[in-house]
Amino acid sequence: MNYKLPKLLYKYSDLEPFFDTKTMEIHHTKHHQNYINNTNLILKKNNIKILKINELISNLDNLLIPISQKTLLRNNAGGHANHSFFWKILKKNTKPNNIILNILKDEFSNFENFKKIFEEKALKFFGSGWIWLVKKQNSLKIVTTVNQDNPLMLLNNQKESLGYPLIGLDLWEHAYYLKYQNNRNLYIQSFWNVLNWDKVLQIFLNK
Ligand code: MN3
Repeated sequence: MNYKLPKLLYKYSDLEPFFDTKTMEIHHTKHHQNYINNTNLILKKNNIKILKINELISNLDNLLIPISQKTLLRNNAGGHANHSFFWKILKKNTKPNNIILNILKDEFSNFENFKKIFEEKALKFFGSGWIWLVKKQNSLKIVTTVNQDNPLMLLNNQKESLGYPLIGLDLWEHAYYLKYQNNRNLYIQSFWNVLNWDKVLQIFLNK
């Protein structure tokens, strides 16, 4: 058994003009595939059995493998988990319903303020990584992770994970450079047009 590239439930062109076709295609078939290939190789080399990807990344600290292998696995399995999640929460033209609006209001005063804090934090984040909205013990938080780390990871003897992801946005340049070049800001703004709020609600209700 190996990890495989998940099929998208939409076409690469379906998120135009916000996320362009070429970027979507390269991001999915090259970048994501590469994380999967590397993960499979590392698991094989270290005789680790395949778990659900979220289970694997939640339990990295328990693996008895050399630290260099663990770092490689963290980066690549993290990349697989993050991108698998990312594709699922993308769809054009959805809106947050009242349930989502109310929970965001509880935490961030109102929807516009939530977007503002998320955008500012994403823009200020230095280098490559991800920004997330996570659910943790019935509260919501905006957090960032470096490289391909995921909020579910428990690393470096952390006692608790950052929380369960409801929203994630890829802040690596490969996610936007073809269309937006150095304008990370425009990319972040465009995200609101392709974020699938129906899926976010579904994840929230199931967690
Ligand atoms: Mn990416």
